[in-house]
Amino acid sequence: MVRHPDTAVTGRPAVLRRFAQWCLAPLPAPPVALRRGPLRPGVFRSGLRSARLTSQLGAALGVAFGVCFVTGLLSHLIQHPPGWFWWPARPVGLYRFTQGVHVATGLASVPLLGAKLWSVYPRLFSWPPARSVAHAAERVGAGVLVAAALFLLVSGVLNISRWYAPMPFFFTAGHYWVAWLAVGGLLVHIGVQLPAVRAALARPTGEPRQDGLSRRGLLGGVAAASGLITLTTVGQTIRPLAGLAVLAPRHPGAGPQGLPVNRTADGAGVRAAALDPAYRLRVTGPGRSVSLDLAALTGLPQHTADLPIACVEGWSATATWTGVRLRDLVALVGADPRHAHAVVESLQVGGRYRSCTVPPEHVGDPLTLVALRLGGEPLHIDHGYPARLIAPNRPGVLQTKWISRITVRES
Ligand SMILES: Nc1nc2c(c(=O)[nH]1)N[C@H]1C(S)=C(S)[C@@H](COP(=O)(O)O)O[C@H]1N2
Ligand SMILES: [Mo]
Repeated sequence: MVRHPDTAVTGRPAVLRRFAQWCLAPLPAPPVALRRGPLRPGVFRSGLRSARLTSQLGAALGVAFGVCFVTGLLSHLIQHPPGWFWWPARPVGLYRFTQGVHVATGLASVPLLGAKLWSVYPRLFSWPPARSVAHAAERVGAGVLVAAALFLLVSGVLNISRWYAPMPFFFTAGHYWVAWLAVGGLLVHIGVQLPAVRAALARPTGEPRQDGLSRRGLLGGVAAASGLITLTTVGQTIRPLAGLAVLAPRHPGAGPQGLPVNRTADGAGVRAAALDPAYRLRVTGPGRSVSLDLAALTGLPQHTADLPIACVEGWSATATWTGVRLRDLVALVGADPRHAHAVVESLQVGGRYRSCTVPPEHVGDPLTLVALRLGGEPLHIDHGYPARLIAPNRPGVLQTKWISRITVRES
């Protein structure tokens, strides 16, 4: 077969070849009269912008986004486990760590993304707007990536500040699906830009001669901003840094019994039911059911464990909990804790976090408690009085407060 020397798209089926040629064919240039404002040549003059700067910021952002995506996906899988997924009960603080990293890398990305967008935004006004169909597709792809990245950072920051008004959608679902869009866009973007990034990073580090801020200075400033944000927010989970957590929406020591509250009893509408002397915890198993009042619960063997509450929003705090082992209650209704799922339901009537499912690894763990006491005192009503779930290595949303019913299924 004779290869045609002057086109890169030979040797493929004719349809594909024609499609590729159509994609790469130059488009007619738009009228020059439209070339006004930022579309004029030479408008953006900062000598700081360079392929090297963009590549360095892009590499840092790629790492931060990658770590943020993996830890976020993990959090999603723990909360909505598909059949193949397995999450251990130990180490006790693993989720606290992965979710702390998720929120920290997301927050550290804010200045990185800002600087990266600044370094490339003159391209928004490049002329002609589209040289070819392929070029137009690449620009649309970059636009989707930028929009998705901005959406993730803005919605994440709104969520940890508990400001839901600007989000007319369910945060978790929006944040999750847009993350896939961002990752898809990011992979394509890396695929397209990798040769240019390689070339820019391999070139000797010639500093552009100019007055004012240098590229190093700019990178240093961005790194300092990311570091400062991290330092002023990780204190919401790392106790020794709590004093520095001026930007953190939650402080580990603030709240009744020295622990932050996610949703109060009044907010959940459970105050009357929680304080009702007729309160019973109903445990239903495959063989039998029991109904336990507070005296019966305190009459069962009590155990104490130091466990963290690790909220998906990035704050976490360890406390000392005392109560009945979940596995003892499961055994009480005739099920084998090593092979049982427990559905834990709250007195709360509505709300997304009114119930959760505890998988066998956690049901069987001796540290998984139906807690009655916190720090040696009866639970504060905002922490789930009369009884709440507390299990090792689980997101806060799965630590159901004001428990009224436990249904055990053998699996
Ligand atoms: N019934 C019920 N339990 C719940 C919630 C809720 O809204 N309703 N919020 C959860 C969330 S998101 C967290 S982080 C923890 C926080 O527990 P705390 O308020 O005792 O610190 O409670 C969890 N338990
Ligand atoms: Mo939470």
